[in-house]
Amino acid sequence: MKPRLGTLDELPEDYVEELSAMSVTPLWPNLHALLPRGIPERKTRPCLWRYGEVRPYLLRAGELTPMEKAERRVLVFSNPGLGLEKMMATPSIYIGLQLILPGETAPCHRHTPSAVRFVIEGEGGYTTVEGEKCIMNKGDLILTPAGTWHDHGNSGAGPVVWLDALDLMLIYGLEASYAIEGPIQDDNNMADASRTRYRRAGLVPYPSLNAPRPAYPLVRYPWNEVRAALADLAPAQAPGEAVQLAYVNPETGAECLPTLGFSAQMLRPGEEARPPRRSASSVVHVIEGEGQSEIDGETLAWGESDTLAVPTHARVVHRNASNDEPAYLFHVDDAPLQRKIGIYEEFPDA
Ligand code: GTQ
Repeated sequence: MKPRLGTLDELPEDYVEELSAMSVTPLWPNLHALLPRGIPERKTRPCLWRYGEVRPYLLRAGELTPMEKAERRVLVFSNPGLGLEKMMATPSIYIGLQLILPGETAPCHRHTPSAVRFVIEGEGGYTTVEGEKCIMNKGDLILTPAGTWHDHGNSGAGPVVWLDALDLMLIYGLEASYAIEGPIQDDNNMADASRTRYRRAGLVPYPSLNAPRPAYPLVRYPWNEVRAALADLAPAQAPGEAVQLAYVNPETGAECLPTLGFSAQMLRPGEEARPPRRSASSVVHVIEGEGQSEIDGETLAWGESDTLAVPTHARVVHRNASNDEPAYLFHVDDAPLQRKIGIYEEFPDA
């Protein structure tokens, strides 16, 4: 048997103190904590945020804190295993619920973290991204990639609520997170690219063939189209095969943001989905339907607009509780970043 690694208190006190005075520390007492054998240490806990529970507090924030005092009126989903002050749903994924009331605007800025919005409720909301006005209907995905100007507004009659997903804490952890403020943008008076230049998969504007592909050609992915695409995919997938579509850059086919990945999944009536164990952490948001997820043995029962955290390497089962209606899930994961740095893995053992 290999000997256990030496601990700090096995070392002479003066040795440790003198190292500390030089800002130096021995590796071996922490080596196995930093590089656990076989599977990472996960502090992230499987957990569920119920929309019905949090929503009243978000609306209350609308009364308590005017936009001028909030800039972004957001309640952040903080994984209890990581500590509330960390504002991490998982180590890489920041998730918030943002509220904007009728007539309000959230000022324009751009920042080094990338963000997306996934719309939960309300009519008349919009986000303008680099001059492109994106209407916000329930289930729409809107990208505001790193460095892009964005402001939000609500020209409707009731509250508009969406889920924010950002790589904020990754970028903050790199000590590279900052923002610049700007004036509210004029919009270009055009329908967004999902309704003009990138109307459907497999077609791109002709000049694209002879030019460098734009980094972010499409910033709005309308839910009505994604939902219809899932409905058409469903009969083509055998039982046990996931009915799941990834949101990608229509010019390159690559993930639409550098760090975080997005996909939508239909759970057919009565379906139980058993994805492989994955090295990526994720957040799952319920677009429609009711069911349960088993995450590392913990069963969490969900309904519409609820949100779940899935740790890295977790064993996962998602069940649609209805035998008549499909359920729809929106997934955020950090697989794009993990793939880029060469650590993404899937373990078929599930
Ligand atoms: O809407 O731009 O949840 O800058 C956190 C930071 C939302 C936003 C957040 C942000 C935004």
